[in-house]
Formats: sequence, structure tokens, C-alpha cells
Amino acid sequence: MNRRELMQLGVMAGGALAARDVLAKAVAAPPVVVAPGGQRAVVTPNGSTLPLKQVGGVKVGHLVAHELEHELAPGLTIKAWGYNGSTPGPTIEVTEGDRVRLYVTNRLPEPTTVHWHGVILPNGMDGVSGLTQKPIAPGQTFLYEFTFKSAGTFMYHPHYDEMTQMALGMNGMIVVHPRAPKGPRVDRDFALMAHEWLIHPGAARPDPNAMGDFNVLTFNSKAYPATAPLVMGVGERVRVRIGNLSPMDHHPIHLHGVSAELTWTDGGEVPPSARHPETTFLVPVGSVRVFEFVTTEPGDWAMHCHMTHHVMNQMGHGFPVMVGADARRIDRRVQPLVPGYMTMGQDGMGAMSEMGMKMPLNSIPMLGGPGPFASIDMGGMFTVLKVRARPDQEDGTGWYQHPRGTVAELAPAERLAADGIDPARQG
Ligand SMILES: [Cu+2]
Repeated sequence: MNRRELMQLGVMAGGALAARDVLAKAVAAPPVVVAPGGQRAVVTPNGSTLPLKQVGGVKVGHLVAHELEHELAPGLTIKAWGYNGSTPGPTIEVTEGDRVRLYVTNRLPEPTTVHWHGVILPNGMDGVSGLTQKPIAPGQTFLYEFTFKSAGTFMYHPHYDEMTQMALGMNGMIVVHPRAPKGPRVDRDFALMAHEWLIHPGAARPDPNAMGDFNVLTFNSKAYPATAPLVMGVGERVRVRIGNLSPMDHHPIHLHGVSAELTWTDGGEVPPSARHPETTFLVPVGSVRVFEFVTTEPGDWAMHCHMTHHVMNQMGHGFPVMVGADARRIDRRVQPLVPGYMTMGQDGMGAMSEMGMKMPLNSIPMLGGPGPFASIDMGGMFTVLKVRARPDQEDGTGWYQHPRGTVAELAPAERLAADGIDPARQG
């Protein structure tokens, strides 16, 4: 190994640290009816909804684009760009046919615009700097006024210096409820924005030049274990709306414990005749996928991007293959130079978050957080569906209590013998 490779390993080692008690606060408030047909209000886990006031027949809202401090996970706070104090910006929730006046104030150090991604509106309201409007200069407030003619799930983001502004966190969701809803009513409705960031260990500013080496993957700009769980009841119909404004990566979002159907995209509703069951929904960059399912099994069910590097936190990728290697000699020789050094990648890294290694300031453990049985070795774009018999009594911080005999565990010798299984023999 050369010096550079050793340094990379050192960064890997530094990226693992003691699990902290970082259970996210839940969003378990009972669902509220807001829209026609008894449709539920959308919950944006770790986020909020934009306040709109009625002025005459128009709903009026105000987005302020500015720099903000944002905690991606405990221990990792960045200088992000967002709207109204957050990234993603607040979810805009309206009903089909609503007319809106949306004021956009620019407090960034450079111009910006807002594009209403997927919304069909007059061309001059589309927010593309240079093409459909002048850029909004720092200090200016622009007015966008249009009618949401179609129901659906859309997004908003800048169309000026896109690479930088989106990389720094400028994005948000738009939910337009149908005026006359079809199909079964949902009991829970969640909106999540998938995103990815490159944050060099110790740095506070995400690197907008990243093209493929993103090291923090988020739902609503939170990396697990900071992602709030989605709390829901057994037998409930649940809708999850996932947008993806990551700079470069598509995310196959996989659901445990349920079978779901794609019902909408940012282009409109999927006809019922075209729906089919899935457990993984690919959410390409610049799109929204909406899926629905009915829960049948109580438990703590994972929902995560299935790209394995997207459920890691702040890991380095440029290190040699260590699977099968005996690194004890390397560790002994490097430890005097790098205190606490451990070579990674040999025997599974699932316990790294427990190891209590020193790490750079402003960085997070490579892996997830404490679980009810052991540490959870996924981080990043990962959250938990907490399916409960009594969801409204759940604050989201507790773990599922499994009925006796329903957890995989060490096989008893008598059972092995009775079933004729000899662990020393294959097949
Ligand atoms: Cu992913």
C-alpha cells in the first residue's frame, strides 16, 4: 500500500464513531383532513408545509431563498442553501384548481429563480432564467401567479446556476390534491425528497462540483439515523410521494414488509389498468414517484435506497479490497502513526458505529445507529416504516415488540437434530 492508500484508509477509519443516541423525533401526529373527499394532509417527515393565506380567491405564499445552517445528522451540520429556513423548502400543498400568488425573495449572494417542476402553467411562470424570465437578483422579490390546473405531486427548484443551487439543497415538494378524488382514500400521506451531497470530512460547505462521489445520502435532507420514521397503522392505506432532485443519481427505493403499486408520477396519474405490484420504485433524477400500499404486518420495516453505497454515511470509496485480508499486522504498524486506526472492509462493517473511534470534527459515523438487537449497519437514504396496531399512541422512538417466537435466532440443538440438519455438512 502506498501512502495515499493509507491516508484513504485513515479517513475511512476516522469516519466511524460511537453510536450516539440519535433517534429522530417522530411525526406521529394524527392525520388531518384538509382536502376534498376527506383526503389527508400530507406529512413531510423532518419538514414542514408552506403557510398559505387566502386573499380574495387566491392563495398567497412567500418563499425566501437563503443560506442556512442545516443538520444532516447529529454531528454533521452544513452551510446549505434552502427556503424559509430549511432544506428541502416547505411543501406547497394545495387543491386542484387553486390559484396561487407565490412571492420569491432572493437573499442568496447570487441570482436565482424558481421552477415549478411538472406543473402545467403559463410559459412566463415556468421559472427558467433567461428563457422565460429575468433572473431574480439578490435582494429582489419576484411574483409568480398561476392556477394549479392538474392534481399531482410536483417539485420546485431553481433554474439558475442549477448545479450549485441544487447541490446546496434548494428543492421542495408540491402536492396538489384532486378536487374529486378517485380510488380508495388513503389514511397516511407522506412526502420525501431524495438528495445526495458531497461533504468533505470536516468541511461545512457541500461540494457542488461533485459528479459521482457523493458521501451523504438523504431523505428530506436527513441521513439515517436522523430520518424521522413513518408511523402508520396496521391495515391502513398509505401513500408515499418521493421526489428526486439529487444532482446525479437515480434511487431505487425499496420497501420491506409491503407490496405497493405506482399510482402517480410528476406527469400524472397511472391508469389503474397499468398498475402492477412492486417492492422497489426507481426514482430517476428529476422525477416523482408516488406509490400506495396497505399494511398487513406490524413491525419496524426498513425503507431505503437499494444502492448499497447510498445507505452509507460519509464513506471513502477509493480504498483497496480488504475482504479476506489479515490486517492485524497493518493495524499494528499504522496505529502508532494514526491513533485508533483500524483497517476497514474485512469482516463486515456493521459494528463500526459502536466502536468509539475518533473522527474529524463535523462528520458522522459511516454507518447507521443503535437498533433493538444490535447496531443497524445502514445509514444515509434509509428510514423506518413503524407499522403499529395503535399508531396514534406511538411517538416513533420505540422499537416494535415482537411476539415470542417470531424473531430469527440461534437454532436450538434439539431442533437441528429433529430436522436432521448438521451445520458441519453442506446441503
Ligand atoms: Cu440511491
